[in-house]
Amino acid sequence: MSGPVPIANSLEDIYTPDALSTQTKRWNNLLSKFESTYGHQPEFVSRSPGRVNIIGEHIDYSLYSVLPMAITADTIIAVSTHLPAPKEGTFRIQIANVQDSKFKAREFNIPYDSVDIDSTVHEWTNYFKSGLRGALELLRKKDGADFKPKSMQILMDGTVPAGGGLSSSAAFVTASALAVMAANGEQTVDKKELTELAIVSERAVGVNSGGMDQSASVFSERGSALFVSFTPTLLARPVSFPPTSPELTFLIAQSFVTADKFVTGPIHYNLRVVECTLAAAYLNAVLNPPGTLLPGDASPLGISLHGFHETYFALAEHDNNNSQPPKSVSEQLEHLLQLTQQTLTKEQGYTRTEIASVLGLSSEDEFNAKFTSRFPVCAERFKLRQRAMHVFSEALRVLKFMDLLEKSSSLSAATSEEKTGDEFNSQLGALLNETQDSCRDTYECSCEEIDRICEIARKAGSYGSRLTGAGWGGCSVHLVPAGKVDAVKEALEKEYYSKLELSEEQREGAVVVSKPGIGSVLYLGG
Ligand code: NG1
Ligand code: MG
Repeated sequence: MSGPVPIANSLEDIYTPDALSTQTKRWNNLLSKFESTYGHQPEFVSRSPGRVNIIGEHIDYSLYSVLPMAITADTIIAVSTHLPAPKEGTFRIQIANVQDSKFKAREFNIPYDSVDIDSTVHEWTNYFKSGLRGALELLRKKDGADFKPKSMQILMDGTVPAGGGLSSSAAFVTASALAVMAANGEQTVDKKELTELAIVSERAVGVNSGGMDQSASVFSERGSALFVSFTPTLLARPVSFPPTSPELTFLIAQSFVTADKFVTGPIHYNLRVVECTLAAAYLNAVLNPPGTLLPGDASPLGISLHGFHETYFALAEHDNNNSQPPKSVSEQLEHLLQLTQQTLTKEQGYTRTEIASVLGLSSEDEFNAKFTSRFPVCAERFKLRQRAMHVFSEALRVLKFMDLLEKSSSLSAATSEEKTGDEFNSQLGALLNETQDSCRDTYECSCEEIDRICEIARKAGSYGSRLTGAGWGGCSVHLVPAGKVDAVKEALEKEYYSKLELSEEQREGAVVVSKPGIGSVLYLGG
């Protein structure tokens, strides 16, 4: 399901009927504001959505498969290239935001061959620049070294809340990269190329991210969730939920706890990436034959738990004394959970010195150079056991979830009966609840507010409730029977939102029912 990013000719190609009137107003506002800012109309608009992750949390950067879906909220970027080039060897970017009181307009002169991004400052245009940098690298590969980037005038509008766990960053970076490609004459942009460049370039903003968000933002198709796998190569395939009775809806509830990875990376997100990488290296050193090197891969630090997983079983199968039949991937994961419990026994975590000695590193400096130099992390101890347990068990839950969906499509007549449907939905929901428990207790990426939201929603009729995205605040996702959506909303309002001081707008957007939407598109105008 790769192929080019679709070209949309009307907003009906992008939004579902219920969203059309609001979106039409918003797009008209973007276009007229563009004209009043720059004195002429834009040539095209690029668009990429946010996402909600259904299951598979914090395992993309260990290269295990995940199941997100795109939502309606998105980033739209209007572009014109009618801007004279500045001095020889440079091009010019003028960039503004519809929310101009929060995000100030900027101008840059950029040398042809290098986009400078200062990831130590928190600056909204860094996300544009990271998409720009990735797109220019790709264009240079295609067009040769004397490629001259076009100057651009840009106006952007984003409706994915920042720091809300719905991936505003990936929406912005992928829409930016797409805009740069189109501005430089490439209207046929391969989805896989766009996603891969966005994954790598978003890391320039200061986060060691995995590839789920960019994949969901680019590849999603209306009406389907997206099964994304990262090895041996990036693959995304639409997955539909069977029609069940009671009908299932995805409810997204904000916690209004802002978790900004840029600020808290050293103790939260980036630290988890380091811990998972260390767990892979440690398990490899103890469980594989001495001297075994893990294969370099596309994970942020180049080796991953998935790489350890594959290496371990490949070696076991080649072992002549091994008369066991090959295990299925689920059996392998069960086995890895046992091995982790036996091998990584220290609940309180491992110090740098302890890990360095098992890995055969001569000093703490060597350890730091290898694992913590890309982005700073703050920790005395690294909780390898808990992080590996979460990753292997979550990878297994994704497989179980997919199994249920696949089995149910062959049973579709039976599941439309009330009782079977309810049982099926409960099984899906139970997996989501297990994910939340694991995120809260083992991966430690939830927070009290999200835990409370999940409890309230379950009590009011949700089959399964959990945090979605990076966590430590942000958003939660709930599988709710259509008939209980109002009850869940009311319970959340009464027991959670009424206790916060929220603006009218926040209150309205606090809980939304989201249908799976389409991914990136280029809009060339009607
Ligand atoms: P959000 O919540 O969008 O920041 C992050 C990562 C994902 C994934 C999830 C946790 C980025 C851009 N995205 O998502 O790759 O690891 O957390 O599953 O950092
Ligand atoms: Mg993000």
